[in-house]
Amino acid sequence: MIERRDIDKEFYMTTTTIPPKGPRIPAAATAGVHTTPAANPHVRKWIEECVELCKPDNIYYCNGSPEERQALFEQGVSDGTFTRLNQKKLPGSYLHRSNPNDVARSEHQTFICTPSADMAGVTNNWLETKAAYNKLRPLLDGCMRGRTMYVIPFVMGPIGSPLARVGVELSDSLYVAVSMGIMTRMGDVAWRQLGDSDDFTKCLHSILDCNPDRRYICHFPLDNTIWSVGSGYGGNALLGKKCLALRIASFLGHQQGWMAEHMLLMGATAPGGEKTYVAGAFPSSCGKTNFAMLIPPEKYQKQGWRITTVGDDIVWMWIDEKTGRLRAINPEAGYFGVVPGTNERTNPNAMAAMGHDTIFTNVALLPDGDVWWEGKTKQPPPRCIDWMGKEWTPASGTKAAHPNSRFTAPANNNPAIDPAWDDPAGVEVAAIVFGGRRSRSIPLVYQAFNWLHGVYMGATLGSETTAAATGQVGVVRRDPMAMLPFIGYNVRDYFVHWMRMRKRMVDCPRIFHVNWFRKDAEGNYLWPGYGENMRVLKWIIDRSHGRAYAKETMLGWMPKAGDVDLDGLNMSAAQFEALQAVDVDEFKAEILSQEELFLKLAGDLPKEFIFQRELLIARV
Ligand code: OXD
Ligand code: MN
Repeated sequence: MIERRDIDKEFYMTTTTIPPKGPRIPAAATAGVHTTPAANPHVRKWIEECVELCKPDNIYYCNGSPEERQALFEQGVSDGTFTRLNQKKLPGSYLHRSNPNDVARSEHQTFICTPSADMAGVTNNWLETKAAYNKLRPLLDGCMRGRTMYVIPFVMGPIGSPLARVGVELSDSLYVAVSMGIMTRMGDVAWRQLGDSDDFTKCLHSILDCNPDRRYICHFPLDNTIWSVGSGYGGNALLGKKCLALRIASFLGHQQGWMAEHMLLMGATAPGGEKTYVAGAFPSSCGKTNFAMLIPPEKYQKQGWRITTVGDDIVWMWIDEKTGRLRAINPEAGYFGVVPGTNERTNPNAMAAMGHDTIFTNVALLPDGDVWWEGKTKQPPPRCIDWMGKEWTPASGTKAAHPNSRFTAPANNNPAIDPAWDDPAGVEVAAIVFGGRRSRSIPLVYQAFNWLHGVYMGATLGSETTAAATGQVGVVRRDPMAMLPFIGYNVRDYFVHWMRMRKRMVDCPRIFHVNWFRKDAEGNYLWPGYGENMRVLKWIIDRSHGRAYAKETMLGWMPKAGDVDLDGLNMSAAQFEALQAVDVDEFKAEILSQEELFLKLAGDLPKEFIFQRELLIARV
């Protein structure tokens, strides 16, 4: 139990992600905990090479046990990586403050490293393989002197799944070691899954001195290798997530005939018990976690509707040999969700998920050891310590929590976790939903005419940028399939891969487009969003089973006011029609702006897209 005294002391403490210099022996607390080096000869050899390069003072092999996690937290509290939170309110939970220069994914410093630029394509930063190794090797040389190298074996995907993949991350960050323990199936289980095989992703990470000028996230898909230096931020440093489960996995999926996508995966159980799984691709910070954890309005709950979460960020999908249909797993084991705006009303399941055993990153700290962020409560606290460790009051005129502050929580914490979330056989996907954050022009919901049209719809997805990546916020960016920063190979081949997948399916998921964020001229949202999205989801589910009505429009199949349940919403049919309206001139401008990516692709644009675009222009 934490004492008041400790909280007050920690209340004034700031932390840094740079591992301390000077000898850093694995904490006394971790001594005596199982530290067997990897038995696999391929892993051993690679670790030896990395040790020779990075020259750590200590090596600590993570085993993934609860005792180890506790010991690592204790060590993190003693060296300043973590602040222990109020253990009565948030049992097992800790606060981490990152370096203020290191709060989001660094897309401009993220590279696909291949022999030719064409393998990376126009949407990626490219470095020639050898040039990339040569650039990073001097930075890694001796970078772990005076530090501990954590050896973090992990599995992406349910153990025993045909798609499950093993990775081993070597990192000098304690925060990374503990976070990987939440976000993946981490520890001895990975050695067992790997056996004697050499098929594992080699992930090397050092935070160096956390200098943005020495920050590189390099992927070597042909070597199944990731080198990341200079950042401790989740998307840059937890290498199982965006780097392995999206960039490397999308490359492997293209080679091997499966798909790695930036999608949530949810189960919807209808009153009679019918279960439908829906996957959804939304760019970062567009409410993916909220949609994946949706709580249906009371009326729907009374009828017997229930929504369950398989995953909130990434899916791996393959074609089932027996049925010829698309199946999916969530490769992750935890959530790394944005917290600002999250509260009991907007996402009670996320609030419950972060109620214990959670790492909060860059949120504000209250005097009693609880946490706070903008949107958690209507009234801000009279005082707190902000995400940078400074005294804050509502008069400060700054944000108390960083806009991209996060919670890292085990998937099991979610009260609405789907019973099949850990099933190696995965679940069958009935619908794929694409969505962006668009304040104008784009209707609430419509359905693609067919798979090919749906692929075109996904390829032209646009969204207003948010704080999840560094760069300008609020401009429309084309984000094909919400994968722009995550496609690990040439986007041209990625589009072709999507189209080819259809040829191998007996039946395919239906494809939809949604926009929860449309606003009126005064800037008010036209749709209430959150739990009310259930009404749109129900139409999507019914359409996927060939039931609900729709009218043919120039964009695709659309519900009329009577086709989506508005009962209890205080929304007139006319207001709904306004949400669904398409202004021809505005849409012409939209088509022009969709050209942005296509122009870059120029002669490489798949011919199917040229036809789709011509058809769309003809309809408009
Ligand atoms: C994420 C992101 O963290 O997409 O999931 O940035
Ligand atoms: Mn994401």
